[in-house]
Amino acid sequence: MATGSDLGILKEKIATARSLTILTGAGISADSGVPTFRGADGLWRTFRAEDLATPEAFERDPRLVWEWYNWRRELIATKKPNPAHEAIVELERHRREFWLITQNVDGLHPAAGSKKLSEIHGNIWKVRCSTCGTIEDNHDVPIAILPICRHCNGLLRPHIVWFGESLFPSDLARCASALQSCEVLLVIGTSGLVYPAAGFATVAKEAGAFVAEINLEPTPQSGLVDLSLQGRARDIVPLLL
Ligand code: BV8
Ligand code: ZN
Repeated sequence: MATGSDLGILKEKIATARSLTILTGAGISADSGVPTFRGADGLWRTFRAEDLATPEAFERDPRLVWEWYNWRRELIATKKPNPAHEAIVELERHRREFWLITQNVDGLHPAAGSKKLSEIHGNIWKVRCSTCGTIEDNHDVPIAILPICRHCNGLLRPHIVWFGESLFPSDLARCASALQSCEVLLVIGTSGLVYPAAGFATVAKEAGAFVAEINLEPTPQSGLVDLSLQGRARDIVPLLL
């Protein structure tokens, strides 16, 4: 459980920090009803990542991969940002040096109003042409399978970073700068298993930041962080304002 004194310490650290970086994962969107990946009801319990979230899977069976993304689009389209997403927007508003790094592809942070953010694994509401690389917004639910690029007739794919693919260099550079310069790093609702994001707490800690995590349960990073608050993101994050 998050104790009152730990909350007080973190609130004070955030209030006095010149620069704040936040890293979020699926746990923050779980409070909006979006399934996580690795929990008891996680998406990977039903589907094998290597069957669906890899470039090889898309090459082998693009229809199957698009059907999975269509199912997720239908689900996510009904969800709204929760008080934790909204509190993060407030934290951004009151600080000049702020950056939000999210692993989530559901678009709930920008929907809440976050502006200074990197969606490092992409966004389920964007498509990218596998031939010419054009990236476009696409909010169709469901999207017509198989979607075709209107510029070159190439096959469109979700604008998502799959396993075995590199993150975009511009995102990595922006994240490195936010992690190395922040006074406080807040890590919310991530299992800390998927790299490179799983290494971000270490980067910030080694650069001298105060690192805190908010999660329902201990994570591989719990031993490294300065403060670990156990509980739901939607209950704890608004208390930090
Ligand atoms: C790359 C997109 C260079 C699909 C996703 C062996 C060792 C080390 C690394 C590797 C290795 N083998 C391969 C790798 C590299 C690989 C990797 O890390 N694999 C891991 C699994 C071992 N990484 C990559 O391939 C990355 N690219 O490294 O490039 C490279 C290139 C080639 C070869 C090597 C290196 C690309 C990663 C792409 C990730 N894309 N999927 C899609 O979304 O459509 S991953 C997927 O996991 C999601 O995107 C998700 O965002 C991400 C992270 O998961 P979490 O957000 O943490 O979610 P999870 O369910 O796990 O946890 C939820 C947490 O919330 C839990 O802790 C729970 O307790 C908590 N929680 C729940 N409810 C709440 C809560 N907390 C608070 N409040 C609540 N209410
Ligand atoms: Zn194209």
